[in-house]
Amino acid sequence: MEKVYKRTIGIKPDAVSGFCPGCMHGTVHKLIGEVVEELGMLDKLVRCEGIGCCGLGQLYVSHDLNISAHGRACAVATGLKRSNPDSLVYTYQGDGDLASIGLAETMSAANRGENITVIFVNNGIYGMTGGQLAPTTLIGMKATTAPQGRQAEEHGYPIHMCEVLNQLTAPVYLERTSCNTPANVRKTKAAIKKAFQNQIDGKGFSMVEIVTSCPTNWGMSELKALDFLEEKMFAEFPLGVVRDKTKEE
Ligand SMILES: Cc1ncc(C[n+]2csc(CCOP(=O)(O)OP(=O)(O)O)c2C)c(N)n1
Ligand code: SF4
Repeated sequence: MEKVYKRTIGIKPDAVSGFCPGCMHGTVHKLIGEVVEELGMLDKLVRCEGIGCCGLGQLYVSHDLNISAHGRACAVATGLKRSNPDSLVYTYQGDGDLASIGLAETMSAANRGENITVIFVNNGIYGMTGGQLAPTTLIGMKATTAPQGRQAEEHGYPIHMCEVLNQLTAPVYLERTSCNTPANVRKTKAAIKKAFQNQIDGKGFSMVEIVTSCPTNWGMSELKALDFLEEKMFAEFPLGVVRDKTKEE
């Protein structure tokens, strides 16, 4: 019988996901493995992972990796890529990691146009540490540090990282996707592939922001979290290409 699906070798063969039911971190890891396997670059792939549930990939991926101090993945990726230009370097970061404590590193790497690929998983909350307010938490959305819900006067507004980085000159490719439907999973895979291809072609800084759910810390069932994602998160974080300089060439 013809084999129509096989597990990517980018994920350890004996890995069993410890992510919560309904979490999309697992899907994104699978996509990264598939994409880089298809590009024939798994032996060159180096992961710089953030701290949080986004950092649990260390248990599952079969390629080289380091665990960067919270927020510093883009700075570490810069050093790794510059010292070994033939490697394929990516960061894997949550919203707390990339857009809060790591905001300066993210902005600086993007502004320098570092030739790296950034995978930004935006679930609107601090996942691993139990649901504290993140820079991307929606107005009115509850967090353990905002039990009445986020208030603009007290906590500021949600940060839109693709649009923030779009103010800079250097970034090459910025796209926001999700993994809530099979069609969106396919679009996310294509976006991740493009972001890695840009690096292989030496084009510079690419980021894919993947808007995902965290049913555990949102306090919702997996299905309710999907509804919330579609109705509330996509309204604040619209999906689509924010910048693609490769189209201007
Ligand atoms: C310097 C430092 N500050 C704080 C922490 C505690 N900490 C660990 S994970 C985390 C938040 C992770 O949230 P996010 O980046 O959104 O990733 P997720 O867990 O949602 O994937 C925090 C604050 C830490 N490990 N190091
Ligand atoms: S706490 Fe949230 S981000 Fe972490 S594994 Fe569970 S669902 Fe995913």
